[in-house]
Amino acid sequence: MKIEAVTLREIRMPLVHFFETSFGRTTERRILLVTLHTDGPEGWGECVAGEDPFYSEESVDTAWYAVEKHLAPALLGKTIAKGADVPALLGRVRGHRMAKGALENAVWDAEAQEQRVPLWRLLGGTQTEIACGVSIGIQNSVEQLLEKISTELAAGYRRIKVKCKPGWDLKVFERIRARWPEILMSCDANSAYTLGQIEHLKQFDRFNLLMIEQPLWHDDFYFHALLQKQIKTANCLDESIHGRRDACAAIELGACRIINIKVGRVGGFSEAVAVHDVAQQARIPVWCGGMLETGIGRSHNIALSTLPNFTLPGDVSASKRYWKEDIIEPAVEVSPQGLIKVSQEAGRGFQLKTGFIEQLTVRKQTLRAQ
Ligand code: NPQ
Ligand code: MG
Repeated sequence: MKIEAVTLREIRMPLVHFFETSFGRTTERRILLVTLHTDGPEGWGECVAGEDPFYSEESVDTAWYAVEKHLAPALLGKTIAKGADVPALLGRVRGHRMAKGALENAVWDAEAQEQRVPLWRLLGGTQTEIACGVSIGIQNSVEQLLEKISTELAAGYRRIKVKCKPGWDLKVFERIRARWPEILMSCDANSAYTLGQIEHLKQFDRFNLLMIEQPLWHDDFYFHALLQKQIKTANCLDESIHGRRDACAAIELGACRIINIKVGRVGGFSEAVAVHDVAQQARIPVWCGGMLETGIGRSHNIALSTLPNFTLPGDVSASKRYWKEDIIEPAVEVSPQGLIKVSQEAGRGFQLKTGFIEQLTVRKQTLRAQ
């Protein structure tokens, strides 16, 4: 396909409910979408960078800059056979993985349509339904959290993950386990602790957690390895895995027993598949993380989750948990069994509501081949 133009656009979408982590509370998302105009089908990608550089160093504004000034120019006017060829073209730019991922995934999105195959098949997926979990933010009270968990369990979700931080951890787990002793439950600290708090972290072992996600520094494997040796609960790395080599190093060090894969965090589908593959070889299960995506990113997460080593329920859940109205149709729905059935249609398997996307757009810029 020939890349004739790239459109960057920022949309604003209020969340149905605020989402709070150890790094802060979000009530409305600003989301950068990219559209690839080719001589064939149009490809769409979603950049998962946040409004502020709190989850990672990237933000909507740094991603916009990287795409406009460096990444789109590296693709414009080129003929690209497939998504897998994109990383080499963007490799001169260091970092900016979420920005790169949006563009690379848009090429895969177009490629799947062009080849008339489902995107998940193109990625090497084998599972036709995926297991869903939910990530529940820090609430104003424990009662509110219990209420939310009860709603999600009733909806069929197969794993409950609760965000935690000092002051919102042991007491909260105590209350959840008193009511639901058996459910599959994990926690995510988003780097809220230090190794100095190891005695406190050891107490997490009492709650039969499936895993504890990124308890220590966002850029660390070494101290996570020291921690993993001293706790029974499986450690899962999220923030600190930026690609295949990080996964190899973390596994070799014993820093984690589980890996969360987010396609944007590792720079696109090619690297996400590479992380999946090295984890599979090392018998480390993986699951698909979430970044409060709209339907575009959500559909791409569903496609990725069909790869064989995605054996734990992911943070890929129904559109309606986040949005009053999603930008794709149909909206992503989860069955009462907590499963998403994968589409057999060519491409991402969901149509775009282009009129609605236009209405939500607050900023737009089209870059063309010179
Ligand atoms: C995680 N997500 O697994 C992330 C963190 C996260 C669903 O738990 C704006 C942009 C707000 C990115 C909030 C879930 C965000 C964000 C949370 C990422 O660690
Ligand atoms: Mg996480």
